[in-house]
Amino acid sequence: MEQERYHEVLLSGNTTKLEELINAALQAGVPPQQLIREALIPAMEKVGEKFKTNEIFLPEVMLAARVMQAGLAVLKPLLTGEPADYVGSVVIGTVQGDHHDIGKNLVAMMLEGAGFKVVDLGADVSAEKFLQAIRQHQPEILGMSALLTTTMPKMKEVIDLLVSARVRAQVKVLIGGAPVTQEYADRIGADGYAPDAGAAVEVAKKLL
Ligand code: B1M
Repeated sequence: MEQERYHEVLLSGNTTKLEELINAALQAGVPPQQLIREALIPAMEKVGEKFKTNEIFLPEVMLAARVMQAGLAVLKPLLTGEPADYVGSVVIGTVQGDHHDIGKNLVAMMLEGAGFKVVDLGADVSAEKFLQAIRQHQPEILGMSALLTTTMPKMKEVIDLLVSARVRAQVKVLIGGAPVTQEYADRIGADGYAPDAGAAVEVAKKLL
């Protein structure tokens, strides 16, 4: 996979170009999951590395994120279906104070593709909103994503609120995001942790 090419296109801000690259790869028979795993995610990770070393700045990262979302929108219909019988249901969101949603969207897409009903609350979701959604949708699994070390503690706040609202026992909590680890999941009392979207599906199935 031409990772460098994908990376350049993300930074160029040219959504049409990315859509063309993706469509060409699909026509050449590359499976959408492989395209995400071996081209889009590494291309975005490289954006993060350059941001960290001040080779690029926030406006460029924002532009790259917009192009990435457009690329994922092309792939979404190929990953998700409308199964008559859902294997389970998930309420998912990025925690309060955190606006990173690309990884969370990927996890939601892969879960849908695996037959889960997914209620996506978006990004910057407060603990109260998670609780309200659990009461409303009664999911088997609550998925939370955090990309900032400063927003990780919000995951614990949500779990604490579920305990005090007496709904913790009715839902399994799955967490993930770049700074999150299995050790952190154990520490805050989450039921599962997944390092990537593929693993999130596996862990979600195990939690049912
Ligand atoms: Co931000 N950002 N960002 N950013 N950004 C990071 C996370 C950072 C590591 C960059 C860096 O310094 N190298 C850094 C965090 C440092 C830290 O906390 N230790 C950072 C920072 C500092 C910031 C700001 C504070 C910058 C500023 O304003 N000065 C700011 C914060 C805004 C806020 O949220 N309040 C900010 C803003 C932004 C943008 C808005 C420009 C944009 C987000 C756009 C969007 O999401 N709509 C952005 C981006 C794009 C990034 C990087 C470059 C890429 C993130 C991404 O989409 N990766 C990121 C650097 C990096 O991660 N390397 C960075 C691709 C995505 C597919 O991977 O999200 O990891 P990821 O998801 C994976 C797994 O983590 C896992 O599966 C996914 C798919 O495999 N996963 C789960 C995720 N959620 C899961 C949930 C699960 C299970 C698995 O279960 C429920």
